[in-house]
Amino acid sequence: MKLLLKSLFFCCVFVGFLSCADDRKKRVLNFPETDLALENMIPKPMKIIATHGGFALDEFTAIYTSENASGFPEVGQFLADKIDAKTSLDIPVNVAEVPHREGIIYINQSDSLELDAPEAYQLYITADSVILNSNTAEGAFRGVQTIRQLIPEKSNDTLAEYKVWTIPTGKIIDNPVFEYRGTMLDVARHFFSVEEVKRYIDLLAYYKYNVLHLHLTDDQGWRIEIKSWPKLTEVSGGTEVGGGEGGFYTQEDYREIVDYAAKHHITIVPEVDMPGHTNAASVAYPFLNGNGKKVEPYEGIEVGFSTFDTRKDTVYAFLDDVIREISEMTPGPYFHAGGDESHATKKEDFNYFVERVQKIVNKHGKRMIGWDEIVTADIDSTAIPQYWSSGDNAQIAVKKGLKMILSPAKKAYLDMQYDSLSKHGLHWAAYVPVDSAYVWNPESYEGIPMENILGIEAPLWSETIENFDEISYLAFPRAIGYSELGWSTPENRDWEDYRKRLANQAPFLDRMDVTYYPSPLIDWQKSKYTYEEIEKD
Ligand code: TNX
Repeated sequence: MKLLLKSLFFCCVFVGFLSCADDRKKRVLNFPETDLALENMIPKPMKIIATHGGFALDEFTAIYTSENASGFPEVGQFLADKIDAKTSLDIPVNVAEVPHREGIIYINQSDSLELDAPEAYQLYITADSVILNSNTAEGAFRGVQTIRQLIPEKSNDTLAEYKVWTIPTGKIIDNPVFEYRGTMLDVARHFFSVEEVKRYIDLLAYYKYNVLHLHLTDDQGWRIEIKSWPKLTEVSGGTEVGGGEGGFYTQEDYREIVDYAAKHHITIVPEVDMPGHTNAASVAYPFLNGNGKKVEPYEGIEVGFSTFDTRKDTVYAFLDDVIREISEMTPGPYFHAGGDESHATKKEDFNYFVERVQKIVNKHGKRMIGWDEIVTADIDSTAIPQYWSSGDNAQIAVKKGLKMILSPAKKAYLDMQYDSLSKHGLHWAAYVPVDSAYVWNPESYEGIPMENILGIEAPLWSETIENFDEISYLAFPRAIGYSELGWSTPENRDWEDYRKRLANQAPFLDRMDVTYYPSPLIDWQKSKYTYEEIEKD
């Protein structure tokens, strides 16, 4: 009560400066009751305590960040930019003298032990301030996504001539379950431009993803410039599934993607798939080929016919250059060496190859990730198998004490059709409707112990998609659900509750121009599309 009187007193003092402050304060005091715990946050935070009041985000709000802590001012500016995009409010960041300043958003670096995890953050929202604390800029960035999600799409400007966006008050304590929360984009089967990849990153960041794996090479095309082997892109950048014009990233383009991802606290994992899935490389440099056949450009969607010649030293000299050049441009700790579906490689040759490649990857300072087939090779404990299909391989990985990435195709493949009517996608693993994609527990999947799980990743293969709308159709809304599986505790996940929060993502997705699949399982809020409309096209 005392506090209320005090704030009223200050409010009256302000009236002298600002005629509308009185009016505004009245409106602040007239907030409809809020409930932070019922907000549509995805992924669901670890702990939410609602205090039922409101913070008024308006033209008098200012953002302040720890100025000497690395990355914090940038996180503050990122929030200001996103507030501007959503509300058109121009909120100053770290500007000392802001006339008529009222509500304040603080983004603080804090050494508190409670926050002793790289992505942990705490959010305290009161009527006067929003305080976001984290040890790291990364944690602050994740917390900023929560703030973004709490800002309503529409202002409540019915009571006065200027606009207020009400943020519910309370406290949020948050930290992800898994340290690796990724998705993969196959830019080899169909090429996607730098701009398209950036758009994808924008969306992933909003849902607190921290990894984007780029599948850069496959039978149909080679998408990354390697200066020491220029024909890879000169010759094999120009093909893709279905005969389109393909494309590739220059090293400058790739660096631009890596930088853009870093600004969103997302790590890029580059993949060169080998020794299978290498037809495009062998078209450019036929000495690489090990299947004994003449190599021709390939634009179909069969798999398993190509292989490197695993017994030639020149192949490893080539790979040393490729892995070095890519590693030099990649600040993240991982290099993905593929390893899937090498049906044209003899088993002993495959194992020999994987062992030699791991040494090259390690020499260039990276940890090797590979599809689950790599577990049969004598890989060391730093290697990370990505479980996509073989439960037996997953069990071998457990026995070897390896950390795995879970991407079980029948649950986590974004390129699986939703149902038999889906416009795009395949269904060799399963149909994966939105509920099936969400209702499984990575924490207890097929008995794999938690200590063997680094995280989860949802791959988007691109045989059947060739532009951003088609990416959107397959990735959204399922990728939103995977973000929650990677971040939120099993106790905080519930399909009925998630369905409602997902329904309320529609205004954001619409504003971002995302042509998501309007699953009939979800009661989409104010969606641009109806299920029937989509069915008709
Ligand atoms: C299997 S998953 C593949 C890819 C295909 C995908 C299509 C994996 C490691 N290999 O080459 O694009 O199925 O769903």
